[in-house]
Amino acid sequence: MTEELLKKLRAAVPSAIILTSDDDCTNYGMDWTRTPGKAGVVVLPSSTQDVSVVLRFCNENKIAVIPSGGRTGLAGGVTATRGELAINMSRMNRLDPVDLLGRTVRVQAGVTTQSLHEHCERAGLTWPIDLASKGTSQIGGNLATNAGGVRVIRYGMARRWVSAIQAVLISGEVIELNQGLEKNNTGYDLLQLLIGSEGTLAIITEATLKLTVPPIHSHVFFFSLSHYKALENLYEKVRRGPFTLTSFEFFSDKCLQKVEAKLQKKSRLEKPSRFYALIDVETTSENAQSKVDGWLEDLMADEIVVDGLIADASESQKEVWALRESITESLQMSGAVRKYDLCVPVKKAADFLDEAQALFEKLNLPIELYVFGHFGDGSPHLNFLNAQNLPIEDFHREVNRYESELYPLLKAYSGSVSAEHGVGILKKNWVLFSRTPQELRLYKAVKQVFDPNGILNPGKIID
Ligand code: 2HG
Ligand code: ZN
Repeated sequence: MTEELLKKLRAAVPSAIILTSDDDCTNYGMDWTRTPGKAGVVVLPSSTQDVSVVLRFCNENKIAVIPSGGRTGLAGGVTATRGELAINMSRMNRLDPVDLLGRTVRVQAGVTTQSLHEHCERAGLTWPIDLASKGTSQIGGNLATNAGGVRVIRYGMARRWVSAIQAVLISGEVIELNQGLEKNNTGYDLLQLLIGSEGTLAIITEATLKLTVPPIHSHVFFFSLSHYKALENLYEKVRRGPFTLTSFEFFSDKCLQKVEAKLQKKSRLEKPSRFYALIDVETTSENAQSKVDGWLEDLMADEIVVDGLIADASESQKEVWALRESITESLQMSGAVRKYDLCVPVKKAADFLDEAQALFEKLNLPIELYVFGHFGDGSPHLNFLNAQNLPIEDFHREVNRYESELYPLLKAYSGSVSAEHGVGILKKNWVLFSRTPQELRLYKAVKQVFDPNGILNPGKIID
């Protein structure tokens, strides 16, 4: 941006903070994947009014804008590839009092997921979307990407838990969608259109979120298992268990080793194996415990799992959950990572994972594969590490060799190339694996209506 435009921008939004240092522009120009990007300038608005003025200014001057929150995304969804202006919502972090009767809360987009959880917990309620990145991720980003997380089996994705959105269009116009109503069958649902649109249509500034009651008694089971089919068998058993299922997560032994090294702590399972399942369930009645015990005895007799432990106390539950939630961070510590966020029909997940593993072994590549994720949603994460420190181009070439066989396999399983992380720039070339040409045509038409100059998060999802 020219000095003259910058001066005009400062004058137009005196209450915004404007950053221009190299460090800030780099820091705000990238997400957790560190896909190279750098913003031209970073603006931290203090209000919806500021956002409106900035967007109108950008539209009039044809300056491209990147919406930015906690930047914990994993698809390059907020990467500034062309020196765009990054508008970061962190200062807009107001939390209104919880509406106990309506079970909702109104918040600004820059509130972190964790501070929202803590706020609602004090009122005896919860926003049930739970993510490993909750300490940093922000509500605006959670909605813009329709975040998933570790409780999708029970509560679905972020879009189920919203009853109103305030957003700003690129023209600067502020729109209010759905007024917090529980029922509103009056035409197209623009609120739902904005959710998952990755900031390409408008910038979300506030939302009214739906809340629910937290679990009464929760039990966490942690099992070791020797193969993917055993995970599937275990899932069948869990589905018939005397409880309500909240999470069914899994990870490989290689993931556990990385996490143990990072946390400097060993898992308490006596008999390790190739895979681990972390299962979180809820019971409501006092006499549920004996039924759960009976179910566990039955499970052990069936020899589906190699070993197991049960965590009922909150501290030990957190300890087990830390093993799962620290995976992304511990892999990140080992240098370059390539990520695949896939979804297949859950009844085919074990077969798919067996084939994906066999493919990896057949190709015998000088890279390492780490498998983990949301087995209960049919949604594994495959991460590749550059364990042999190959020159970075060689690492990418090796991963690409795997990818070129993985994606056709995924297609044969009717899978998705992005289960929950979105498209951003990293999955853009593969959208047609999971969407039809007709859908893409409509995407482009919608984008044209919202952003005729193509300057709002340009190059994300579609070109
Ligand atoms: C998770 O499930 C996140 O922990 C991150 O979606 C997945 O790092 C990843 O690939
Ligand atoms: Zn995930």
